[in-house]
Amino acid sequence: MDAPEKVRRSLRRADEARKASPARRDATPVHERIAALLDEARAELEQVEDEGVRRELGAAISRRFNDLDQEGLATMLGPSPDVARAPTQVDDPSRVPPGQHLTPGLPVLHVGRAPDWDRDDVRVVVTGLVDERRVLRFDDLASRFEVREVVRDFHCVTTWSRLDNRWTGVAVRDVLADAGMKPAATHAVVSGHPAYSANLPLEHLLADDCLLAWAHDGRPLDRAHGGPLRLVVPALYGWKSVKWVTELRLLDRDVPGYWEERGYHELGDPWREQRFHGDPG
Ligand SMILES: Nc1nc2c(c(=O)[nH]1)N[C@H]1C(S)=C(S)[C@@H](COP(=O)(O)O)O[C@H]1N2
Ligand SMILES: [Mo]
Repeated sequence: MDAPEKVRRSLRRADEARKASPARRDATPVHERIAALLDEARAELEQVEDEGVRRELGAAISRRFNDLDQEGLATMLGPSPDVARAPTQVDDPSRVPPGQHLTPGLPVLHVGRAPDWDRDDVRVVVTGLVDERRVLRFDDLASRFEVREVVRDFHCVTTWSRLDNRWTGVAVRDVLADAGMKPAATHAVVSGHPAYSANLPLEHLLADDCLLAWAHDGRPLDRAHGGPLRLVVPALYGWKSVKWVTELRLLDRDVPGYWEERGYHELGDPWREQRFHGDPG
């Protein structure tokens, strides 16, 4: 059996597990079985050599993981004790992107474990197509750049959105201007702990509301939400808002990050519903 066929077999098994599962209240064991099969598919995916096939199968795996996340979300949706409730009703429905629903709390979502960092542990390397590579410490940020606040809605690709998040931090634009951007720079890859990354066009990093943020709704960022320091890119789906950020790297081409390699859309504009590789735009 060749590598793509192995992935397809795991996907079929995952789909069979779903169909065979009786509609019952505690679906956890079934979910775990499906997740294990999807993990297998993801491991097998590494052996697929053809890039187009890998992306396509990656999208098929991600779609299924996404369904699982949505079903498991109920446990995360309650207002978390430390984050205030956000509105779940809006007068203007066009404020909510297609396919999204509103949640009062800010769910915690990430792969791997949150690092146990305090502010002294923070280092953000600014590198790639810059005039001068920089290594910024937490204290450098607030002392060298203007502190800004933005209030923005946050949209996760697993379909929850939380309105009115107030983020405090510094504009990535200011940080990049300080390092000096080479004219050839068109894209960036932003990395975060533990081996996470997301790609984005440079223009999105230069947007007014793109911050390196250390506070949410007036409180220092919880560790779970990316504290001490995270990226916030409100205009794109949440997976671009890299938590525990470690590096901003400017490039002259688009290089897929963690989720983009696993079948998510290269850009991820929630208003155009760009969830998966192959969605329009
Ligand atoms: N380092 C890192 N950052 C990450 C992720 C991750 O897995 N690792 N997940 C992303 C996703 S998919 C979302 S929706 C947001 C969620 O942020 P929150 O947990 O503060 O709600 O973080 C993003 N940043
Ligand atoms: Mo997400």
